[in-house]
Amino acid sequence: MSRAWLGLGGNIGDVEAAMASALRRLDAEDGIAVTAVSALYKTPPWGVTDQPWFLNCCAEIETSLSPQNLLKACQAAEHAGKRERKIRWGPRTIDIDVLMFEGVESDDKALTLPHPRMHERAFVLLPLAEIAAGEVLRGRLITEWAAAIDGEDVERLVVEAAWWR
Ligand code: GSY
Repeated sequence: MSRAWLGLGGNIGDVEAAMASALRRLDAEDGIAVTAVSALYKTPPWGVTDQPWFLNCCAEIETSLSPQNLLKACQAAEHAGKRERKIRWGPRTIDIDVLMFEGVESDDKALTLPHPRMHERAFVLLPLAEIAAGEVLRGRLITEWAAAIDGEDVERLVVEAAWWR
């Protein structure tokens, strides 16, 4: 079994429900167990900024799947959540990124690991720091990346620990 970390986000419709449903679906898959989920964060849009704010969270999983098969499972969970994404970096119902996969570095175009831009994004680092505090990315602890990023506009929402179950 390997540990891996996912980033989830969306800004169309009931995103909390879509993320909860995607996490439950992943947890029910053979070869995937969701072992920790961060709180929800309300975050300003990155990329195309003229769009609604996002809800984001991160999850830790344990998996016997390969990174590629984990990506496929995440894509299936996105489609089950009726993902709509018409514009690159534009609004979407739900997006699930594989951020890190224990022991794996890859520059495969379809799945670069660790995610090549995660260290620049407050909407990833702040939730991830809750559940991957001891993990190292590019020579720095996730908590150090999170402390160094401008997350002034990011709001951590008060939710129950088991909000997604
Ligand atoms: O890959 C992430 C999708 N996305 C997001 C997001 O999840 N959160 C925020 N705040 N901005 C974003 N821009 C894109 S693209």
